[in-house]
Amino acid sequence: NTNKNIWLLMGLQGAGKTTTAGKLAYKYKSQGRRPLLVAADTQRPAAREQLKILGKQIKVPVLAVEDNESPATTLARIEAYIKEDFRDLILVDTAGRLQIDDSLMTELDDLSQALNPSEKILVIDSMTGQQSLPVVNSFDGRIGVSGLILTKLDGDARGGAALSARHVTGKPIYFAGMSEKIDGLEPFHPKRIAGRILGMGDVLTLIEKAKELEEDDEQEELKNIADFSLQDMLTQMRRIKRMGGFMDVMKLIPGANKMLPTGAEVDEGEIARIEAIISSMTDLERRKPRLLNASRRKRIAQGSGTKIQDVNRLMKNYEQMKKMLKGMNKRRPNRGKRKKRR
Ligand SMILES: Nc1nc2c(ncn2[C@@H]2O[C@H](COP(=O)(O)OP(=O)(O)OP(=O)(O)O)[C@@H](O)[C@H]2O)c(=O)[nH]1
Ligand SMILES: [Mg+2]
Repeated sequence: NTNKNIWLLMGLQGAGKTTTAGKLAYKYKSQGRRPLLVAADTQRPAAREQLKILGKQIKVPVLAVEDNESPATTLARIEAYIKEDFRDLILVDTAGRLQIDDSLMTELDDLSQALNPSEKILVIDSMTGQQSLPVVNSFDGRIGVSGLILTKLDGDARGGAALSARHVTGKPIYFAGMSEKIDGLEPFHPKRIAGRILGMGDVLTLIEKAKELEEDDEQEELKNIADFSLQDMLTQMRRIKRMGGFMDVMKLIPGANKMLPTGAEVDEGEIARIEAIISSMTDLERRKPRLLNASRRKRIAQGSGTKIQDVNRLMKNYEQMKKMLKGMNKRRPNRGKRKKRR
C-alpha cells in the first residue's frame, strides 16, 4: 500500500493534532488536493466528534473509526472509501497521550504498521520547549518520526526556537501553528523565530536572572530604570559574566546556541569588547550618552582598541535595552519590590 499518501499525526495530549489535521486538510484542499480526514482515536468518541465538526466546516470528509477498531479494519475502510471517492491525501488524527505511555504507544505503533504512512508527523506544543526533546526521541524510537509540526508558536516563540535547529531533534519542521484558526498554519522559518527571541529582550532575561541570583547585591541594584546608564549596562554585563560565563548563560536560552558562532571565546570577547569600550568613556559620557558625538566615538574606539562600528553597535544596543527596560517597567509596576530571600 505504498501508493497511498497517508500522513499520520501523533503527539501528546493537547499538542494540537486535531486542530493541525484540520489545518492541513484546509490548506491542501485550497491547493486543489483531495484530502480525507481520519479520526483514529479508538477510545474517545468526543475526539472523533471534534474532527467531524472541523471536517464539516471545511467541507472535507471525515472517516471515523469505531470504538476499539483494529488497525487492519481501519486500513480496509480507508481503502474502500477512496475507491468510491478518490482522495490523494489521507490525514490520520490519533489519540493523545498524557505522557509516553506504553500501551498507547503500542496501539499507535500497530496503527502505523498497518497504514504504512508516507509521513509520520509528530505534533509538538511549542510551549513545552526543550522538554519535548525526550518526547521526540521516544516517538522516533518507537514509531519513527519523519518530521515535526510545532503548534502554538503564536504563544511562545522560545519553545519553537528550542526545537528549531535540525541538529537538536534531527527532524525537519514542516509547519508552524500560528493561531487557533483553521488558516493558522505557516511554513516554519527558524531564523525568523530565533531572531524574534534573540533581540534585546533576551539580554533582559539574562539581567533578570543575574539580578535574582544576586538579590543581596543592593548597591548595584538599578535604582531608577529611567536613569539606566552605560555604567549600569556595564555592571549588568559584568554580572552576567560572573554568573559563569556568557556562553553558559546563553545556553539557558533555548535556541540561542546555534545563533552563536562556534567557540565560546568569541562571545566572551564580545563582553570584553563592551567592557573596553565603556571603560574608555568618561564618567560624564557614561551617564549622558547623548554626548557621544562622532569625534568622541572615534576617541573611544581608539582608546579601547575597537572600531568605531563597535562603538556604534554598542550604543544602538544600549538604546534598545533602555527602551525595553522602560517598557518593562511600565508593564510591571511592582518590579523590584520583590521580597528578599535569605
Ligand atoms: N494559539 C494556538 N492554539 C492552538 C494551536 N494549535 C492548537 N491549538 C489549541 O490547542 C488546543 C488543543 O488542540 P487539539 O487540536 O484539540 O489537540 P490534540 O493534540 O488533538 O489533543 P488530544 O486529542 O486531546 O490529544 C485547542 O484549544 C486548540 O485550539 C496553535 O497553533 N495556536
Ligand atoms: Mg485530538
